[in-house]
Amino acid sequence: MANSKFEYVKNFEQPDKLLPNTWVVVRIDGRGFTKFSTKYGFEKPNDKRALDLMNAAARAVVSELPDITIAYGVSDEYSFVFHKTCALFERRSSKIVSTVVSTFSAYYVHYWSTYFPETPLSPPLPSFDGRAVCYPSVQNLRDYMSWRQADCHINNLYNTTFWALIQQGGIEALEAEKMLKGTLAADKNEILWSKFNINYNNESEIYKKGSVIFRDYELVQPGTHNTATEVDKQAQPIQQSKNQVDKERKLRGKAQIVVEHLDIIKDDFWDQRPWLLSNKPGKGKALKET
Ligand SMILES: Nc1nc2c(ncn2[C@@H]2O[C@H](COP(=O)(O)OP(=O)(O)OP(=O)(O)O)[C@@H](O)[C@H]2O)c(=O)[nH]1
Ligand SMILES: [Mg+2]
Repeated sequence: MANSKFEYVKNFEQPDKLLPNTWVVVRIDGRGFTKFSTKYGFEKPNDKRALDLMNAAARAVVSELPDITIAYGVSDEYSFVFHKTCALFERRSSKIVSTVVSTFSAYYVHYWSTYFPETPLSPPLPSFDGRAVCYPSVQNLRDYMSWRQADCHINNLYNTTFWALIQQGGIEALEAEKMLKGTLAADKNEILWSKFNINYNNESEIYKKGSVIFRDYELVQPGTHNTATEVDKQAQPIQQSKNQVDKERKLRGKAQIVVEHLDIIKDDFWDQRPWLLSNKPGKGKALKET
């Protein structure tokens, strides 16, 4: 059949393929959350309800997209890591990013009333931007995750001290900012302890470490495997039948998805959970009801 004379417009669609065999990290970030958090009276520096809501929405995203191997969130941002062998959406950046952003935003609105039952949403509604970045090696990926968690620590220590000075010390924001300028972590710890009797170590893990979401299986003894090296050596996806791929995806889909507040910078976290990098379902633990 003859094509319509309009069909030439298809040629305007440009390729936006993500590099093959790389870890795809989609990071979403709340748009204008400085204003949004004021509008809904988020507690400063951390609002547990707001973080739990972010975690609930992110957990739903991980559950709907079994090719996401791990996710990490802090403040109004979340990073979702697609395994390097993931072939979802033809590895097209726009498709992957828009799917994550829209799924996340939809769930954020869906769960809003669970976490903020007293304050219904009104326009402008919460929205998120997103981007995809490819990381070629396990080291690059781990450094990316470490970067986000280190950022979480730096920001949280700063914000905790800043708001203690204001809320408990009765100091003006500008004055607090001046006091903290050029201070090191040890100085902030000292201010918290000497002025407010706050031991930063005793602050909630969710604030200090952020949140990490993954499928939970039996922990593995570190040193018993070489998953990171083996996965890095894999130059292209292992040839698997579509059946096998579907089966594994289904298995991953059944695993319990947990939200934890762990140190993801240290080796132990990864060494104890080889399935995060191998994408092969681990052993044991109760499977989710289907
Ligand atoms: N009070 C409070 N504010 C929060 C909390 N989590 C995130 N925020 C706010 O969200 C902002 C996130 O920072 P950004 O993403 O850099 O700022 P933004 O206003 O969202 O700007 P864009 O992302 O560029 O649109 C913080 O500066 C806070 O104002 C929270 O738990 N409590
Ligand atoms: Mg933001």
